[in-house]
Amino acid sequence: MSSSLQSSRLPCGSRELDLSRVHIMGILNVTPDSFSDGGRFDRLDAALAHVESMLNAGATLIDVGGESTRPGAAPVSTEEELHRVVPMVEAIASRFDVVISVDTSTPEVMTQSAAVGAGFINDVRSLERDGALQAAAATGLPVCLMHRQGEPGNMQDQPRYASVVDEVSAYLVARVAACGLAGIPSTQLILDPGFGFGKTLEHNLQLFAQLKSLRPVGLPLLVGVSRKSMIGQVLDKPIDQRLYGSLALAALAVRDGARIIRAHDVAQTVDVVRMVDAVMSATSCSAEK
Ligand code: PT1
Repeated sequence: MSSSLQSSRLPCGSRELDLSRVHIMGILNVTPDSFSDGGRFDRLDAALAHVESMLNAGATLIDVGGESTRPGAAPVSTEEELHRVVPMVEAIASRFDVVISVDTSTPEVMTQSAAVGAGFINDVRSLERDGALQAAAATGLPVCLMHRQGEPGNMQDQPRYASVVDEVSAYLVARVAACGLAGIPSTQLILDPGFGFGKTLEHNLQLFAQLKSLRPVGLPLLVGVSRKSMIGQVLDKPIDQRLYGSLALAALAVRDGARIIRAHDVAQTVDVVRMVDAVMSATSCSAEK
């Protein structure tokens, strides 16, 4: 929010994000099997048209992903991921003024994407793969660290926690420390509880209800819930009918301090976020905590 006292400028390569505002990260899947758009944006021209429409709708980051991480998704080879992601990043960077995020856990993809204009690394495995800490550090780009339990292929089998909130916080704190040792300062880190990644509906709801308690870690939060099964489970609705559920969660996430919302439906999410932001700016003028 505009009243935030935390440092608000996040350098992202040749661009920067002002984290005193809430940002919408538009999703660009470049996977043939992606979870909600069926890989429609596999082709370059269709993908670029989609990027343009997300930018016109108010997205300030575009998250390019070549590996589906939805529950049950199969792994992808490094070669295939490079082939899907790097030309797309390059094409977007040469045409649009936007921060390009790469949704990857693969060190080579981080390195090569940064070289062609990516400005942000979004790793659902929190730089745990061999070489990922070093590769991310060498790019100098900000990184989103996300909690997950298991791997996409098996993560929904039997998720178990003593306390999901405590375990997610402890994990993220440990990854922030690992980044520090690798030369990635905490000022370059964004944290994400990882909704749907090895979590039952109850885990997801508990985590969401206590989003604020992840903030004492002191770092900005990214929330990705768009069209996810937690919404489907509550509403008993298929993926193409989860817009209003997604928007409700986006509103709550922003109220509870999220700075980046990862979303498919950018125009609708931007309206919701702007509205919540307006109310929060008004209250925080008189009641700054
Ligand atoms: C996310 C995220 C992501 N989600 C970040 N990156 C996905 N930082 C990809 C379901 O339950 O939340 N944060 N990159 C997509 N992954 C999923 C997971 C999609 C679960 C769907 C579900 O339906």
